[in-house]
Amino acid sequence: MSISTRTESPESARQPEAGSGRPGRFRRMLASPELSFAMEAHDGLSARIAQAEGFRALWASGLSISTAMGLRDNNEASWSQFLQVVELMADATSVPIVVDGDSGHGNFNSARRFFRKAEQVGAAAVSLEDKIFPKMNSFVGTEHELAPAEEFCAKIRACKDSQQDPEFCLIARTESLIAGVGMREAIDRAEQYRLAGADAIFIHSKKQVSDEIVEFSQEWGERLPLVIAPTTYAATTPTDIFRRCGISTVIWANHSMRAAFAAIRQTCREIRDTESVSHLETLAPLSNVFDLLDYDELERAESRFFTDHPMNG
Ligand code: SPV
Ligand code: MG
Repeated sequence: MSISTRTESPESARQPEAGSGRPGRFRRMLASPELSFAMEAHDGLSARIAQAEGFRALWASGLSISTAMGLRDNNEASWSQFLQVVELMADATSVPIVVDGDSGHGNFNSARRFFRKAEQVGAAAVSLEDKIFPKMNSFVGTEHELAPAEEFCAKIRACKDSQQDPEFCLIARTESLIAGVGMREAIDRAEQYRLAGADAIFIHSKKQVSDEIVEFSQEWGERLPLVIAPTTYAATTPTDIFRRCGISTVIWANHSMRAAFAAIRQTCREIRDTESVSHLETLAPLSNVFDLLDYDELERAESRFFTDHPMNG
């Protein structure tokens, strides 16, 4: 006699199709000739909003997540604190998440533990940058010490060796242009990182115009997909230039955090100055909040699990 009334399909039938998970989808996005976009998010809410607005990938930004914690983008947050936020973002969404892994939070061993854990909490890829630990945000100050290229290659090899899903991606980010060591060094390092096993190269620039990015992409060609974060040069560069350069993925790296920063500050000031909330025009209605977080699902779930629920009557 069967003691179960459940009609589940066998375990094998419930396995997702190979490559249909977030890492596989992100890998295909990287390889696609279409320009793709990853929107910054720094918590479950900003992740949900970005997905609801149609972004097909998210960037778990070190700067934005640190800022949302009230901390500086200087590895002040521990890596486990950081990945707790990434896990909330993953739970709240289904699109691929690219995790900002900074410089790997220490040596090759810290980097591979971080990398492995990022995969376990649901990320699709990790970006690692070739700076020393602790790293400083690329737009703060002028001193940006690069790690020796060979040491960074060892980190790449250690991380790639530790992943479970073969589709999980490592994006090697060179800060050569941020550190001011020149285009030749940037290309040389990117080539070494490719040979060490990176799946894509993230070339970063702090200029107000995109000429370094254009030059790098022309010299680089199609050796590996290129990722950029046009934080400083987006205002002067039509996105089509990135298409013409063959860039794979544009990361809008900190724009939700900065939008929230400005809106929260403005709202606090208005309420402080007027001792009133009646005139605030930019607030989201609570109904929007409840819709996005799918409060209705609770009622539907109750009706599924309680046979005497009024909805079943
Ligand atoms: C981040 O978002 O933390 C980045 C990208 O590393 S940027 O701040 O543009 O350097
Ligand atoms: Mg960062």
